[in-house]
Amino acid sequence: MNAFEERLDQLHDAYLKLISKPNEKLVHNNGVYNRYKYPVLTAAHTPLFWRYDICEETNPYLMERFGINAVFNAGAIKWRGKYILIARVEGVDRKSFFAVAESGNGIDGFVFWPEPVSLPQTDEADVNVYDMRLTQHEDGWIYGLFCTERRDPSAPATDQSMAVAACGITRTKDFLNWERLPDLKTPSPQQRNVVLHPEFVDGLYAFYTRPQDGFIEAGSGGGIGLGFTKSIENPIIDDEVIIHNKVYHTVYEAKNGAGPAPIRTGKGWLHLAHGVRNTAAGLRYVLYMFMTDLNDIGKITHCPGGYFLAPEGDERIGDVSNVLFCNGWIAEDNGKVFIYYASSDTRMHVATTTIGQLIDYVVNTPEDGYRSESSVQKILSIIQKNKALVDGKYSVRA
Ligand code: M1P
Repeated sequence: MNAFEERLDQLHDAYLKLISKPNEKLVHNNGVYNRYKYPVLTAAHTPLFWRYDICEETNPYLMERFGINAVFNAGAIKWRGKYILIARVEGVDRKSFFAVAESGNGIDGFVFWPEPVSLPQTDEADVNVYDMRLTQHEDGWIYGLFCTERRDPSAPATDQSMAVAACGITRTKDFLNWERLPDLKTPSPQQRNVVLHPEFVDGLYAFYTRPQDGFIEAGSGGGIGLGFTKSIENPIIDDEVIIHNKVYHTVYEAKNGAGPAPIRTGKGWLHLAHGVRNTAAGLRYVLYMFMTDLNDIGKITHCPGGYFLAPEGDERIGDVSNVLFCNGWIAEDNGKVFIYYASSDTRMHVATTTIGQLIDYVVNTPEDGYRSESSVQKILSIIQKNKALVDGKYSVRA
């Protein structure tokens, strides 16, 4: 075996070891969910065939010919018994694209399908695409809504960073063949984090939106909006109503955005979203939850105060540090829920919980009181209740 073949074998062995590494559930004391020790997808999970030309003649050093920088912000769905993630894969050239990975148990063993998704284009070609939300709609299609980004046509030549973000729409039945529909039109100049509701509402398609003035800043826009359109083939929203706004001194002070498509439960629709605030160290993205009314999806019935999931340990570090982002979760018929979240725009993780735990969390966690004094009052009421129960069994320091 020559040096080239030896190196190829080593690369292959390391890849096989990575994709077959069992994950380990971590104990978490908050009782709401469990994290897992290892990320479920990273740049190193992408197939060697994507990155290396394995012909000794044309690639004698066996160099990476196409480097992958990160794998994150994946949409999720259970399909034909498999846990499917459609990840945002970002090359070292900063362009993202989509690729499907599957696992038999949802917590480890995720393997990418052999080829990334070849996304059909509209008349206006995408420059960068990312963050696909999958919705199994009651019309029979699986929709993928994503952000399509293009250079702002009004940008002066001296500014090569001004962009316009819009909601691209594609649909599939097998994740191999994708039909591209026109981009969503809304009253807002920019859109990101748009999500399709899984059911018709009065015969209309319902979209959760995130209007924003600029590419980065939500500006006078922001908040999670709700809008309706009659046709998905010509999707136009005339009115966007904000159902959950930015609020001063909360975890969604600077901006927020819908996560994956909501989950229907007996108590209401469960939503997972991200909230952003600014700090001296830059933006901090955390995940929070709320519930909407089954008969009025624009009405929030419960919203626990604070974050549900925030960056912890190694999750804090990455290309864009201090970020958790989620656009994919899977709820099974047995009540188990798999939350697929990305850390710091770099890698994908899973957390597991149940519908029962999420409902309890959303319904019984106190809402944000918007003032320090209100936080103290909430703690005092918990203490009072506990005191009445324990009758001296636990020490006051418990
Ligand atoms: O870098 C953090 C996130 O920033 C954007 O989210 P939002 O539109 O809410 O600011 C997105 O680009 C997202 O992909 C990214 O993870």
